[in-house]
Amino acid sequence: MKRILLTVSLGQLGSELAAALRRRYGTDNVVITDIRDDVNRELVESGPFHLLDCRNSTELAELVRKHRTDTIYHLAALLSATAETDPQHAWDINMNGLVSVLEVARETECAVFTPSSIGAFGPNTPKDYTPQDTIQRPTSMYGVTKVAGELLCDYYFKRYGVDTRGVRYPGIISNVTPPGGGTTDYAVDIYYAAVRTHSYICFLDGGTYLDMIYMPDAIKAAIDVMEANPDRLRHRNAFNVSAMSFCPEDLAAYIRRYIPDFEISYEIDPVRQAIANSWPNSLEDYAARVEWGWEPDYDLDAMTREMLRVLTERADRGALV
Ligand code: AKB
Repeated sequence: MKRILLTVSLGQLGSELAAALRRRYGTDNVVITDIRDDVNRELVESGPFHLLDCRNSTELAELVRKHRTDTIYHLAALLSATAETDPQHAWDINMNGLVSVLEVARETECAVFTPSSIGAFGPNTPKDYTPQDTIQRPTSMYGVTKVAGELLCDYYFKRYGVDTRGVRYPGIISNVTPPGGGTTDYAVDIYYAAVRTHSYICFLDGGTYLDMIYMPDAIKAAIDVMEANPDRLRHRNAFNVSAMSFCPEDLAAYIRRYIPDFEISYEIDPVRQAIANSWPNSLEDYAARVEWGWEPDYDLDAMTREMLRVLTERADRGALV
């Protein structure tokens, strides 16, 4: 049985990954941490929780030893749009957090999962069906930290034998904890707005294609890549994973299948539009499929049906905040 420690467990991905890991490996075997404890009190109180700034390697190492952790899921990172507002701070959080985790993992022989992103690609990358191994020259600070993180994780594997693995996440769509500061966040916001007001003002242009994934598939990828047989892994940091590619116009059309009077309009945010324009339209994820059996369960229609069902039920109970 794995013994896991998770950094930033109260964010969009962390909150649902924490719950899934606890269901799979047992609550006491999954220690969750975050820099704050004033949100999602239910999760904080549901099992072992510690306040932790993961850049503090002394405290991190103490926790790893105390809980006899063998795997660290390291999620702490500023996302693309937030990172552009303070690039130096983004470098500090995204890189110094990762260095601290890798050093502790090296000392304590932990495996490490670190998410990379479609943000690790740039304007010179082939845009459609972006291959696993290709040009990575991102132009955002987020992307710079993601490429540096991928290389550093591979280095720790080759140089020190640390079992580092990761996936390049597309935009993650979910309905439990809202995302914050990402370029792909529109694809979450739009569902909440559709249920609340039947209309949405989108900050990306109508024809902007990006890869996306529904949360249950994002969680499945994080668990499956860490459970994969290491003998089959030719790649490690990080695997392309893809589930669907769409633009805001496409998404609006799918929402109209269920909310026929839904309307979308556009007020473009130049910063997020520039980031989105520099990212691929869609990823090719053959390596993940062959090396550890990746296959998504949700396409755009299945995800839209479920997002609208969950959010409508919540709205009917007066609980859509
Ligand atoms: C972002 O938009 O910054 C993230 C990502 C694609 O990594 N959701």
